[in-house]
Amino acid sequence: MGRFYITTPIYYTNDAPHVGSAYSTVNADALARWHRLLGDEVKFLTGTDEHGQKVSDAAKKQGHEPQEWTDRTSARFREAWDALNIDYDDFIRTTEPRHHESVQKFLGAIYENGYIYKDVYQGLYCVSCEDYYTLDASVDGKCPIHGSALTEMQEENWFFKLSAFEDRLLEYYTDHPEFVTPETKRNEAYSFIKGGLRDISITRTSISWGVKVPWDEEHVFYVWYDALINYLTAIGYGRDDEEVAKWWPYSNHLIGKEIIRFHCVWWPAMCMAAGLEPPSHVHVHGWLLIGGQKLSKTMAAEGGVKLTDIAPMELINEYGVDPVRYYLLRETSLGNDGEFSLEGVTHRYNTDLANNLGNLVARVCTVVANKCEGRGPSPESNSSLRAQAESAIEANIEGWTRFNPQSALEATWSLIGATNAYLEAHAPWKMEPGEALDTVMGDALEAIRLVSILASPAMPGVCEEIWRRIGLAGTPTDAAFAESRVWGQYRGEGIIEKGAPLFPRISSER
Ligand code: ME8
Repeated sequence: MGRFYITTPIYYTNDAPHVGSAYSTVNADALARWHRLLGDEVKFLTGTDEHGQKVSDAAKKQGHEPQEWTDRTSARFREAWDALNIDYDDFIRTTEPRHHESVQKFLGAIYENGYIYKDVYQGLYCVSCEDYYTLDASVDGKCPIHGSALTEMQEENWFFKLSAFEDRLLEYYTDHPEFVTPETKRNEAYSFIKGGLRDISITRTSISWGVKVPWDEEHVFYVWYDALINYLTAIGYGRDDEEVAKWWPYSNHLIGKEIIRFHCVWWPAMCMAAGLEPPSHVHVHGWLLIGGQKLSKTMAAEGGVKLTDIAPMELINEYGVDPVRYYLLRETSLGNDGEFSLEGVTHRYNTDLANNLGNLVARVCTVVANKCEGRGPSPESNSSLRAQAESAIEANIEGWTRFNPQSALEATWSLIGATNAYLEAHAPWKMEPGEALDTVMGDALEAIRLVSILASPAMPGVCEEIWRRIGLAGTPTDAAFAESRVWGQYRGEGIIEKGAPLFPRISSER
């Protein structure tokens, strides 16, 4: 039994959640569920990033005080995550007193350690990124990500001596080759450090919506500088040293590729400056794109893609929660960019879910109901499906461990395919009741039992339903995986239920 602490980025509360934020959250949830299945002690953290200029501007635009606005928007994230069956252990809001306390203690420690000094900042700022740019890094004076105008800024600020950590960071990367995955993203972060690090401005006086700097209350911390610390707030930084020691060595941050620099350069340096080890692992995923364009709240607000068309709730109403989860996990390898389209969701639904999984369960339940008096027979210990199941199990372990739900699900669906092929080869619907039929059906039921366990991190609701329909008591995740993964355990405990189609086909001409 191990320990697994997984986090999503905390989402800005300038607007409602969308499919992009759902993508990170569903992936983190499935990874957390996999580790719970293994019997690991798991903590899964998500939440909302509520300070900074972007949120304060959005509130003003809507005629609200920032706190009131952020209370409402944060609640919309919780609603969306509930609807997506996200089983988080903690939902952090950066406006909570516990977070202010941890931020002030953490940055206070960096200040005490001599890595913070005062200077004048002069440069360019992108409100959408909540980030500073040099003229060189801009594209014709515009933001390289959003293409929007950058604001000239001149402020007396507190700075963090990031430059002092260049060598230590390079050494850390060399000593911990798996600190950042996938490797391409690790190389990107490494090259960035190798290219030389400049000190960064970490406070603002031009806005007041933020965490106050404890040694200079005219200033608030720059939003990124407070946000990153949420990962420590949630495990009790500054309040409960034992909790920090318990979880921090097992930390895994799942993030989108646009926030690599913050998580893979600044954050480990900040931890070092505060006298803490960096997080143990950062996994960077790509973007979901619509027609080649990134799908994000800030771009939608600036007149790009209309995200309200693809809010998680609308997708759930159209396809059901588990099919949406399945699509987000299965379609794109967690590390690459992927194209998002409704045609794509419909296609996956009709092929993988309706034709393959749904059809398998329906066929098996119908034959058992009609020819075996509704009681599932036991599997053969030397079934030809056994080797297929065992290799699917190994591939699942590899896939989930390596933050690759796509490859895990591919393996599970190849077991589904093999089981459908096994049924076609034996055509039990043409067989007379008797031992030969029982053998075929017992093997197919055992494969379905294993599929319900393997697919449960992706589709918890559907897998429980399949488990029940094949006459098993409890749920697929009641027993630890080390026990439940062993071939041959299917015992029809209850009456098998034919039931309505699990995934009624959706017309592709919607
Ligand atoms: O950056 N495809 O918050 P944010 C895939 N508050 N994932 C996407 C996506 C897309 N098109 N669009 C957004 C922030 N995401 C900061 C983070 S963490 C200490 C602070 C996901 O609301 C992806 O995970 O802009 C990305 O990193 C995150 O949403 C950005 O969310």
